[in-house]
Amino acid sequence: MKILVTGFTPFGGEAINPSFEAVKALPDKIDQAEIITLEIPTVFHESIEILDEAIAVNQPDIVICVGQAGGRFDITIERVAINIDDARIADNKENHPIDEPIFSDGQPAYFANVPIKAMVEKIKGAGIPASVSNSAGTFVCNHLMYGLMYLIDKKYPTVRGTFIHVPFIPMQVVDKYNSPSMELSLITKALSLAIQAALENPTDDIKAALGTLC
Ligand code: PCA
Repeated sequence: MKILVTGFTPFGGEAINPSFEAVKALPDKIDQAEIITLEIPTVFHESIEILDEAIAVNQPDIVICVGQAGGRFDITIERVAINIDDARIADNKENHPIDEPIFSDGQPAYFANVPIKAMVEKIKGAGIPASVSNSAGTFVCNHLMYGLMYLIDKKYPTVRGTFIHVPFIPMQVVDKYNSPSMELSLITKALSLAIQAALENPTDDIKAALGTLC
């Protein structure tokens, strides 16, 4: 069993990206599964090309992409990615797409095909706040999750995957008033637990009332 876990480069004026900081601290093995880590540029399209190449080379069974969601207080497991790029800020190569489809031959949306609720419950069980998220936004994180699920649909039908958003770490919010953060070691632990949950629930997700009201 091989698991590819990716994090992003810093963006939006931040000096670090907690997603890759947490990913690179993962152990080499989790429950006998080999963990392969990769840093991906926060750049539209290039991010998907690099992911595609890494899947082709490493042939992972599971792919978990991780990104920073500054402002969220908990670990969020993404349920769905949508076929739209709508950037509020430019990416790291000055691309600034507005209302552009990611793939013209893709579905309007793709759902994660790993047990997202089992992941949430496993993380919460260790005392770390987590929830299911029903939007990965419309910037590079949604873009990469959409790209991952599109590639699974078109090219890698046996692969399973999703996207996990993580909060800022404390050093990033020193000068941000009222902004939530989570200790890096807890974020890494949460990622390990999410991976364990995926390994423990290879086919179906658990039935748990983890939906949201508006
Ligand atoms: N977060 C951004 C892109 C890269 C990252 O870590 C996002 O949520 O879209």
